[in-house]
Amino acid sequence: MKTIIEPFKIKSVEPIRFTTAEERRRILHRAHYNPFLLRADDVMIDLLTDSGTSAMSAKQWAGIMDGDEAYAGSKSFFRFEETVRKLTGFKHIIPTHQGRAAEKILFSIVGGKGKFIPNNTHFDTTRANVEFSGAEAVDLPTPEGMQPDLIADFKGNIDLGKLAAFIRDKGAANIPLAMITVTNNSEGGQPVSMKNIREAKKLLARNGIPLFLDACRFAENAYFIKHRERGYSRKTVEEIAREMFSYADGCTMSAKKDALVNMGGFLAMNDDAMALQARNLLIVTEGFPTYGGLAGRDLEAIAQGLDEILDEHYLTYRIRSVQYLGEGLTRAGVPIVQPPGGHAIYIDAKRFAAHIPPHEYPGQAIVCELYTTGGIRSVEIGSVMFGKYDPATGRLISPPMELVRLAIPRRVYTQSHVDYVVEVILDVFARRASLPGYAITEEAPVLRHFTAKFAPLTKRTRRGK
Ligand code: P71
Repeated sequence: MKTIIEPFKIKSVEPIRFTTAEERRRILHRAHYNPFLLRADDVMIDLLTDSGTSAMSAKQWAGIMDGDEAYAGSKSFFRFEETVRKLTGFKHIIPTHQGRAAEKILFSIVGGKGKFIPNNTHFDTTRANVEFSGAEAVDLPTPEGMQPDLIADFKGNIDLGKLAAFIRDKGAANIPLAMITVTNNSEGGQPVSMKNIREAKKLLARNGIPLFLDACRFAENAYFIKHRERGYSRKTVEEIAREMFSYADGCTMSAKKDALVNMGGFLAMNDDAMALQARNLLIVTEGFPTYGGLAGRDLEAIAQGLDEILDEHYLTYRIRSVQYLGEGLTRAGVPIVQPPGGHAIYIDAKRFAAHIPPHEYPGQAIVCELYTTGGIRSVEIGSVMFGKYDPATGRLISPPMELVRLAIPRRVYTQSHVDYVVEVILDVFARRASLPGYAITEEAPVLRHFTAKFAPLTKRTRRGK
């Protein structure tokens, strides 16, 4: 059969609260045109993030009841440890409350002034934790990863030529480890090939530099390898995931993505001395090593989620439903990052709202209109999130791409929700020339996108600029 169905039945549901466009106009005004300041109850379809927003299975909820809450040596920890070890092969498995807590511990150990951490593309919390330690976070994406409309199989790869030059330039002694983020979130959820991971490992090993994976979306990445890379079509996703981890010396993981839970993460590694330091830090900031920052029940839910994520019926449905949204938009000429990634569709706002210059935030204009038109919450990834002011002139320096991300929570929305999202976006696309630009009226000095306040520009306020 051609139709790919949701490989689950729905046992428990949450109502969606319906609002009118008129209500949403008022709500958005009160939220200062920033979707982070909306109440979730005022949102009809929430595509802000795929992180921590998954629907858990009946077996995961059963695990929640079954969780062992012993302070030390909980049986839930041993189930969690065994599952993660079987998947990753790493010797030391250290639970944390989420991904960034694993990053904080890792870079407190290996970071510091004068050190450099290369990555295909750092996610913003990873970059923040590297920089907080005093080290420098350096992105080494391939040129094809930076072209939104170019179709290629592995746009998430790290640039091996640039990595070799980087090691020569900075010196292996100043690079305590290198990271590869799978899939590459900041570049559109694009996958990294096995060949790229293997060759990066070879190059790093020759220089005595360990490789760590940022493994949040490892299963989606493994699925892409199975379907796009020669030699992998007959392997199971689990075998492919194990091979990916076999080239690494450790990983950080936000279980809020591919472990299908609402909270959790871990840090894993082979090195005994590093693990000892990590556990000592863990006790100070997170908790005792057999629970980290989590309850026993959370560890049960993660172990169960890691089994479920490797189900190929689930992954086929997952990747296909993101593609389905991408196809609905592409067919009508809406510009998006191609090909669709694993967890989200990214609208190319520079082309969608070509009349709005980057300093008037074209992505924010689309985000606001998707909310008022259809109650859909998305997020700007462009000049609002990454714009910096030139200290000399005070002018905004924009990143290369202006994107709007529509991230799909796992197992939460059905095909008709996606059809509705396509309909709303096409309605806004038809009226795109009338979208106003926006000005920021209040902002914080760092990570301004979370709390900034905006106002739409009218003809009068634009002339006044
Ligand atoms: C996403 C998130 C969640 C998020 C975090 C911060 C700002 C906005 C949204 C989190 C990631 C990620 C990668 C590749 C590490 C983390 C941190 N992503 N690496 O995409 O995508 O994990 O949230 O559990 O601390 O919406 P954490």
